[in-house]
Amino acid sequence: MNIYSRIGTIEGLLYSLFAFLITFSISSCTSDLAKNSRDEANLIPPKESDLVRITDTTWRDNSYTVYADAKLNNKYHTVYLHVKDKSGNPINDKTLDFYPEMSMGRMKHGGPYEHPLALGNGWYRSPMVFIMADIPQMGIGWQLHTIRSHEGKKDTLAIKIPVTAAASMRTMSSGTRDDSRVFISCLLPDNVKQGKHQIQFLMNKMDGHHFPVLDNYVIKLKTNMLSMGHGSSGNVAAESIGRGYYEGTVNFSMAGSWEVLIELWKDGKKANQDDIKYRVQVI
Ligand SMILES: [Cu+2]
Repeated sequence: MNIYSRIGTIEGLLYSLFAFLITFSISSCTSDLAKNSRDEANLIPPKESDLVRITDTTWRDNSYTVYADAKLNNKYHTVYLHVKDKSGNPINDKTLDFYPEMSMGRMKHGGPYEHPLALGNGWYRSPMVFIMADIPQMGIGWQLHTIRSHEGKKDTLAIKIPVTAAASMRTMSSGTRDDSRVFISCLLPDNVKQGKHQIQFLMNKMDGHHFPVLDNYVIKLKTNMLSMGHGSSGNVAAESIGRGYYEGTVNFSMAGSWEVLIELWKDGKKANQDDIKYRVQVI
């Protein structure tokens, strides 16, 4: 089942409106791909003061607090869960799992994510992509489904997590030749300094309720300075670095409003059917 084929229903209409609408304005965010490294050396608990607290709840005498790299928008985030018992002792549970799911009236869908890594001291971390913002009149919205095993039985706690519309769209979708609908998340902050920057993307296809990563593309990119109508030299196409991530170089040669236009190439041919661009404010 493809949720994007449900045009004709209110949900379908809202999907088209919210998932494809490109809104441009300015805010800031942080994305650090290195934080999601699965290297042993990277498996250390975060500093609580570096994170934004999203929500908390209590379940069976354990407290669950959700944190993230920033307030949650419809884009790529690093999400953290901190679990403690009622005395405040950290709960380290190797079997703990969680995943995001959005409930929209009678429909549900997920988004790209990785299974969480246990960081010690009761902390768990996972990158995830919220492919839409909450729609207030449609009920619950996004939840973090947290799975705990107890005496061989699995139980799920659904934690409501608010996801608001991103000021600058960072997760775009497009039809493709071979992989039907794909999601391309740009990890660049909304505001960057003038000059050359590494630019990272995460690419997932939508396969029913699953969002497998795509590693066999090249993401070609060019820039456009909006007020002056020129591009820049020194941009380097983003190549796969594994696990669905791509990395390239982008050059913003002046301060002002820019956009990064990308094309998805596979087997020497352009594969995206929709235009994909990301707005960046260069300061
Ligand atoms: Cu949705």
